[in-house]
Amino acid sequence: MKKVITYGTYDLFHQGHYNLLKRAKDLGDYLIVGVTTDNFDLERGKMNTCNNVMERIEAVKATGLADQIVIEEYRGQKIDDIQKYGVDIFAIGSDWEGYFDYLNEFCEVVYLPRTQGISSTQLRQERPSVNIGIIGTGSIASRFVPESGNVNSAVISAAYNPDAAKCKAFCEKHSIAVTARDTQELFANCNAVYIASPHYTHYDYAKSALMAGKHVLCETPLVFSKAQAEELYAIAEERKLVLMVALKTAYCPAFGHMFSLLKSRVIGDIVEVNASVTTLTDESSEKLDSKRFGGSMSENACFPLLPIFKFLGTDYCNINFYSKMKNGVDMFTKAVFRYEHAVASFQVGLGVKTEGSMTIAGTKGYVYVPAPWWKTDYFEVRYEDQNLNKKYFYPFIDEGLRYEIKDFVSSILAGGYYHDKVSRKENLKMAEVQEQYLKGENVWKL
Ligand code: C2G
Repeated sequence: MKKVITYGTYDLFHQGHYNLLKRAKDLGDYLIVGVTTDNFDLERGKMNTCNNVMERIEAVKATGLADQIVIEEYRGQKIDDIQKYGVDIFAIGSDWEGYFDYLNEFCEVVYLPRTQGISSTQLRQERPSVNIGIIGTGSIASRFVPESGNVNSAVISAAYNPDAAKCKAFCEKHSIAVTARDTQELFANCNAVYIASPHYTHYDYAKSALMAGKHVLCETPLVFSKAQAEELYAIAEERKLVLMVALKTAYCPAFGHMFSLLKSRVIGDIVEVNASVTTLTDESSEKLDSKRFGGSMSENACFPLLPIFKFLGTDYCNINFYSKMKNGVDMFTKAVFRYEHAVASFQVGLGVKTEGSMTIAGTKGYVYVPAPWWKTDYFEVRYEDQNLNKKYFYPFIDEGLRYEIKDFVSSILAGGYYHDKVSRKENLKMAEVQEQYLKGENVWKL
């Protein structure tokens, strides 16, 4: 019996996939089809898939051509499968011509003709898209646009900046169709808004965008008072709009998995979280402007607040802040949270540098995430017995903004306003912490 194996993602299963499977089947007597897992696709840079692994397997099954379906989870698995299943022929489409020649050592490699004029990419492009208007055209927005190009269904349709010349230059550079003269024009040309303007403008822009019926993705911190955050959520919920914060760490694959691991108690009860985010900044930077909510707390605190709230909850007993001040802003702040059964702390700085790592200590072991932990692609779970230590690696491609953009777009297309990577409760608490700090409650100046 001649065994043939072929692999694919088979997203939005189409005639090209069917033809390929048929041609592969005709090469022998028994066809094995490898379908990639969602994680494996993410790892090899495919984050556009519309169907999950179960749906893709079902589509392959429905052709009736596969005698056996296996899932492809890791690089190098093809060799293992060929040996394990005693495969005679490895078949794949001609778009891979030459790439799999190294498998000749293990079985015959056949490149089959690809069906012209149809592809998953093309089908994905035909699906409804989310038109995003950008408010604020500074450095983060410049990174956002190329990242959005990796997210299926995300189209940057317009941009607005009160500085018209800067806005024009930004739109030209990124080939954005509409250079909006005001927010009304921006809203008329999008169904979702990304707010990347200075912190102190977030509330007004977010409110007017929601009132205009637009979904909102807002840079952190969302706002500086709990009442304002509550008001924005109330509008979003009433109008069934997505209101999401662009806290990129929350959406990246490694952080998501660390969350599930810790919730499944791999280090026992969590007793301490400590995280640092410091970025030495020029003193003339707007980030240090005391009149515009500048300073280390407003710039960086949301990052460490995320793991603290995720792993210890939002019900802390108290917080004390210790700040090194200059020109009316904090160049460095250390915050210490007391919980009933745990303690947390963070260091943020724009004028002081620390190691940018995170440790989460538990009763059975601890997690160590090296700097820069907020762009996590790797962490370790460590124990007293070092033989039990485990290292975890994940993709974190380029700027890592594509993960939050993907979640934003998927939430909108799913028709719901609900998403929980940073929950409403956590966002309200972040605003409350910022508010408490600005009021000077429990703030000790060094
Ligand atoms: N295909 C085809 N004609 C098309 C589109 C796709 O013949 N118009 C073939 C591809 O060449 C491939 C198979 O269908 O052999 C599955 O394609 P994808 O789902 O795009 O999967 P791919 O990313 O090519 O994954 O490691 C290799 C991968 O597992 C193959």
